[in-house]
Amino acid sequence: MKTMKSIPVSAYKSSGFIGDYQELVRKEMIPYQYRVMKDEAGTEKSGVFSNFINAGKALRGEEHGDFYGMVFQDSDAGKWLEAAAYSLASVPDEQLEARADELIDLIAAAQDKDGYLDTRFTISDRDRRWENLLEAHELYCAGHLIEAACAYYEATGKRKLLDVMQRCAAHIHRHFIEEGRPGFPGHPEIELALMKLYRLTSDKRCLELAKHFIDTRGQDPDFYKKEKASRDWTVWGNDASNGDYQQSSRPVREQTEAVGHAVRAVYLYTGMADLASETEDKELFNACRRLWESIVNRKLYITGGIGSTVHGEAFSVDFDLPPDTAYSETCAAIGLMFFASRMLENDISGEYGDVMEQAFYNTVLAGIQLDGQRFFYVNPLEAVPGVSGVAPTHRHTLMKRPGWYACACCPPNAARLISSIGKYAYAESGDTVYCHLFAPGKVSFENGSSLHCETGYPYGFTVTYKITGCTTLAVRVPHWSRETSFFKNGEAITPEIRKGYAYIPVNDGDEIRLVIDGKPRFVYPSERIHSLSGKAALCMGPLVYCFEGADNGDIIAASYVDTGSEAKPAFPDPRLPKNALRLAVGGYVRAGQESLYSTAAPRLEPRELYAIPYCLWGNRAENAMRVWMDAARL
Ligand code: FUB
Ligand code: ZN
Repeated sequence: MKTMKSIPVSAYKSSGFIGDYQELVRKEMIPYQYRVMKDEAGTEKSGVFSNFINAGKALRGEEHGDFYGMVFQDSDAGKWLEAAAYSLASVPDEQLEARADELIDLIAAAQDKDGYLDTRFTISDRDRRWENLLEAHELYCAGHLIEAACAYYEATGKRKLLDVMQRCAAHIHRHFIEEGRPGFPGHPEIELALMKLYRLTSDKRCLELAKHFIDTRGQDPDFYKKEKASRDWTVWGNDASNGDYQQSSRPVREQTEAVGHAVRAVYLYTGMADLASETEDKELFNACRRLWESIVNRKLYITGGIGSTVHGEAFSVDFDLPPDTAYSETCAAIGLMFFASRMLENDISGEYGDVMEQAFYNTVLAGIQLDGQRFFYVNPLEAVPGVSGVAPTHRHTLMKRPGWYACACCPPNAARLISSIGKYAYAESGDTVYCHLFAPGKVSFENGSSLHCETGYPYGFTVTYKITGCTTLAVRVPHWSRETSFFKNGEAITPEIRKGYAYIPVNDGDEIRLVIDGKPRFVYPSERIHSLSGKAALCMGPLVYCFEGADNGDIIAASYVDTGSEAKPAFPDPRLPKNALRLAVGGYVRAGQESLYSTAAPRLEPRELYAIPYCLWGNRAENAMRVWMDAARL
């Protein structure tokens, strides 16, 4: 059952920490990514604009260039437009709107007469449309453009892209449902997009199609083998018999373990949870719940990252969470936030917001350089100079963020997530307003109420709300806060706490204050995580900290943290944002081991160690980094 409604992006005006990141997206990331897509930024070629131009020419029978890039290159346009739309919804900007309109015109001109839209198979190989659902990503690209269309219509009231994508969705509906062609997306995405389109337009075909793709998946576990046998071409030669890779080994309602490609998995689960809440489908929700537990109890990095192996960009077996070879794709953490947000719509429970903020403040933000123009795709929890990015086992774990990628799924994904964070933070149900994330700024709700949130979070742990127009304020109480105090108009109160939310009755003009215990703490891994035996991580509030060469010199791998010592604020580093809190903690360094192996016991020398938030690593130097430190209590 849909328990609550998220606010529209335009209803949140950010300030503070979130405001700074939204400004970075607006002023740096969106303009930069626009130049990249036009091949004007001097980075890795993108070809996004030229693909749409060439597809339009191909349809008009004009001479045209070749398709460039990944088979899913069109999806970058969808994500960028979505980010642009959210940004416009918060801050009008004529130049950005003109740029978005320019891209939308090209997209519209690249749509075939029957509604089909995908530049890869329009520029050439039109006879191969829909032949390779396993690899060709046509439904994935359509999904991203549908999401963009919904966001752009909501932000600007302009229908052009929405009309285009409604025609495209009708085409897909005709193909898979009216004409009964078999199959489901190799890369889930369109399911969640169709749910958005359904909610915006009330077109029942979108709901039917989303349900069809969700329920068809895995019914015939050999579908992709048959599909592959029926064509004489491939994109990458993907193994059609590995159903787990795209979560199609069994029907989704029977799935119990999060398996395969991590982004595919969480996009699918998001669509499932969306459908479950919309149609009050308890069985489907129960499947989502099992998959959620599989992730958060056995397959989740402390940084909120998922997908621990480079092989297939995938989930590994339970408790296999190596720090140095982690894949932990930025998109996968974003997808996990999507999944958590849709679970919340089925079941109001603090654990979903806890995971949203874990993924957001750590992996998602680590994906972005402070200048907004370089990005991590892979987010390891340990970087080893000379090994990371170099050794055959570590080629994927880069030490510094590149300006772009041949496969550029993550940078525009981060842009759209950050610019729309308000809808993950706030929701309403009747006269109750929900605060899932501590996002400073002003919010107006459809029920007529409004709220002003002030906080220095994630570095400060007092959160003040000024409220008018609602009867109950429901605030998530983070699971890591050992003690949380509540005040109403300065008086201490003891609100009812249910499933991780404090429910506080309020009257117009009330001021509610939460004081969360965000003191630095050491966190220890389960003994079942073999690669983390004997380690500890330093955390403060929602932030995971890491130890970097820039603060500590070349001793990270030889250091112990003393978990009996208390972490204290250290002098700030001007190279980091001014509010970023560095921590100092007691520790030891092993010394005196020159040879490869030796019988001489190392000397232990006391040393103060410095840590910074993981999301900021790699901004000052190409250096060693560790989240999980050898732990000692001497
Ligand atoms: O396949 C499209 C995107 O490219 C995936 O979501 C990412 O993991 C990357 O492989
Ligand atoms: Zn990605």
